[in-house]
Amino acid sequence: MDNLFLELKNKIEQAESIIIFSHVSPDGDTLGSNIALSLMIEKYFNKKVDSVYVGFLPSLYSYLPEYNRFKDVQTIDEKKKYDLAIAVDVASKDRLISGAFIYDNANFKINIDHHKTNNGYGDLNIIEGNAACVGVILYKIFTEWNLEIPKDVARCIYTSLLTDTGGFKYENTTPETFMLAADLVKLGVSPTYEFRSCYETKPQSMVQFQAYIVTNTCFYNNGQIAFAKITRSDMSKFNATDDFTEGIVEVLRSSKNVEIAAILKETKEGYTKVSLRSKTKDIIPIVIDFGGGGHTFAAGCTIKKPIAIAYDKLLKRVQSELGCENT
Ligand SMILES: [Mn+2]
Repeated sequence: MDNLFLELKNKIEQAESIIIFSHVSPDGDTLGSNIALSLMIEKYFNKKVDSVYVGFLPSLYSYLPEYNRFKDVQTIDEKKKYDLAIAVDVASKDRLISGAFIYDNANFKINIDHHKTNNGYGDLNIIEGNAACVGVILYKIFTEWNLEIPKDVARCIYTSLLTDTGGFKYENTTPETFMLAADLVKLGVSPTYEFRSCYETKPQSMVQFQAYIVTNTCFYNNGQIAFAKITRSDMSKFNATDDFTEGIVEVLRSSKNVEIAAILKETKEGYTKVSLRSKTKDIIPIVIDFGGGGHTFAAGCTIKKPIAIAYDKLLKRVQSELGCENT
């Protein structure tokens, strides 16, 4: 057995108290992986697991089995010392925001991730930069442990896979992706049901909000660059929650000439949260310049500047990366 997978098993066996963290602004991978690992530990190791989110928990994923098990990290006593803390899909420790203290305070810290930019902040790091999602890594782990995967767990892993491959269409979609999808469908997952639950249950106001943002997008340099700005007042006009922006940047990238698309969102603190996507260009160097991270064609950062200033800085940086004129 892979040594890291064996060590993970030993650490779980030895632990009395376990907490699993998802990253801030959670997506289908971090939430699906969290539930999948929690359920497997509870079923086969007979231990109680605290599954936590930090910040805001989007209702979009409420179709996931056992979704109600998620606790806000703020409801957990800060002084509580867990035997084991596990972060799933958390590219860097600052993505745990207020949860980082409880994570650090644990006797042993595990980091399971697939972001190439992950610096290995755990005591045990299982990082597979080529895995399409953390769900893929978990499936390998459960298989190596020789454990049967119940349908609920298969559904969570399927959501990890579905969302992190953008519905089996991003560059991380490989033969392994489809093989895993096939295995999960054999375990009882319905692709139609999961797709509809994930992508076709938006509130009407979310559809209208997204249309408004897309309409007001600016295109630069012959349409190679698309920048959408989302202010707090746009958010309040549509009663938007944080998850309302999900998927907008992919719509911008769908324009024929667009090479790099960005959405810039004003945060409550007055900073600017950026989601960046590209078609063929490696955008990691761009987000690294702003203290961010992520994947080759999908990355992000938070620029600690007001949105108008962040917008200009990022636009200049993107233009220079593409060798475009700053017009
Ligand atoms: Mn992921």
